[in-house]
Amino acid sequence: MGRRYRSPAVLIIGSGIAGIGAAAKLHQHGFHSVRILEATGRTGGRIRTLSFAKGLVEIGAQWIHGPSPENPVFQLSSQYNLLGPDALLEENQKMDVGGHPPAIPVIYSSSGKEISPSSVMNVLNLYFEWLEKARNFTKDTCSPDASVGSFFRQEILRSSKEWNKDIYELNVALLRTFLNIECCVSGTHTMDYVALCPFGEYTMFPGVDCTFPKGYESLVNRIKANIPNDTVILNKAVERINWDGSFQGNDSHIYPVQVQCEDGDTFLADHVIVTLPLGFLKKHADDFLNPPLPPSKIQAIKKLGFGTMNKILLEFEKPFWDTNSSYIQLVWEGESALTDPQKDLKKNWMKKLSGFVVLEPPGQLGHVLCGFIAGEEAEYMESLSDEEVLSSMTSLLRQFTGNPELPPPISILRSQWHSQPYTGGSYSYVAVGSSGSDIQILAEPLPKDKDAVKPLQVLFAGEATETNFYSTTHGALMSGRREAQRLIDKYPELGTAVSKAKL
Ligand code: 6YU
Repeated sequence: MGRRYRSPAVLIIGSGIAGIGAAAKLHQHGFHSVRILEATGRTGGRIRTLSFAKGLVEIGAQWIHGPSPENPVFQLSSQYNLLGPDALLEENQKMDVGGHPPAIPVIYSSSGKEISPSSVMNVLNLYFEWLEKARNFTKDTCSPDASVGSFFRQEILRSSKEWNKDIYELNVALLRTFLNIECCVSGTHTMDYVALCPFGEYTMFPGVDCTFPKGYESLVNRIKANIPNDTVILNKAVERINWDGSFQGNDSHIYPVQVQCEDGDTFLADHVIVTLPLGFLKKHADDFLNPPLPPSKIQAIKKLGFGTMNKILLEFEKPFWDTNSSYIQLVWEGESALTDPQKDLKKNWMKKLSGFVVLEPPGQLGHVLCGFIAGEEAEYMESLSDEEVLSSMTSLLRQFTGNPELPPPISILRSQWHSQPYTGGSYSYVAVGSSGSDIQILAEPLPKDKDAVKPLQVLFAGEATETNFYSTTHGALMSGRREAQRLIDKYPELGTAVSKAKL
């Protein structure tokens, strides 16, 4: 008779793509006692598809960044047939766009005029050049307290010496818009918060970013279909992880970890994979674990950046934009990349809006624009009512199109990621004062290596734990699979049992 193996009890905290991805991999490798505890009433976390206008929209992740064969989100989505034909074209997968869409936008200025793309090309090319330069710094070539923002200011000051007065004003205003976009990309209030030396450690796969015709959540649901239905327990917010203990289960097995939930329920486990957003960890780092997290991990949590990027979706009866354009950019005359955005949030919050993506396809969705806004202004926007945001957007669009009669949007939907208690913002970045090593420290499992005689108890995944791919869905998926693999490696006998069972 063969030996029987007890499948280790694994608890995963959080049912975003990191948690679901970890569970699917564990299940595939013979771990049959896996549970996911999820605080909210839904799975997917920061992947969230909602009905709006005549179709589906995303209020969290929108694109597969770098959809090409090395990207695990692209691999899965193509394997599951979730993508449209364009995304599958080999030429699209090979195109290297450096994280920015290749399309030329329509540009409106705050005086109600359209700015011709030709008059922005020079400064746009300069901007991309500086962005490339910023990505080439390393810790050996720049000072640890340098920021991407300070680097840009230095480059602007140097180049602007050659600009005459008219060009100067337009260029610094355009550059303010480009920096507002960059704040959305990095999920930060200002690029002055983003560390320069590790900026290039963020790695981009090639490919023209693509979306999911049936919503990003179709991917989460498809991965979830690989795990048993009762794996995810919703509305089960975890309050504390008691580890390094001896907790006797009903099966008389002694477990080292006990997870305590806000509603008083407790769960025992051999291993816990924590996939909590960094925004949540920042608020609860001191008391979420008992014994507490090691000081190095608490420091890493405090130092790494986690900011807010929100979307404002507006539905219009008819498009007022050129329907061939896919992006509308807003340039505030009189604003400058060399000065800080004005502090009076009530009056100025909408000046941080970087522009609108035209959502497609209009035939299925209707006429929808998706605005992007980051930082304190995005957080302030969350405190306003839908009516107030809609009215501000109507005034803004009337001002920029120069049409005081422009009909207001017929409906609005916006994200409020900062106010979500179990997220606390949008995604992570490497802040000034931190580095890629902080991401690695955050990802280290407990107990630490020097205690390797003790089995692994608490493992850490989630987008903020991936050194080269933080802030993305593929980074999150990789992190969940990485920690699942860490456990799989500890139980080689389970794999053998699975392959024997398959014979
Ligand atoms: C991408 C994109 N994208 C827009 C917006 C947002 C994000 N991202 P989760 O949070 O999903 O799961 C954790 C779960 O834990 C969650 O369900 C909680 O409820 C639960 N939980 C919390 N506390 C708990 C407790 N106590 N007990 C139990 N459960 C608890 N990524 O690839 N393409 O287009 C966008 C975008 C508005 C908010 C995005 C995008 C980021 C991804 O959404 C995100 O990384 C993953 O979904 C996270 O998954 P997870 O499982 O880790 O956590 C140079 C340089 C620059 C670097 N940046 C460049 C990339 C820019 C990112 N792109 C942004 C653009 C958009 C539009």
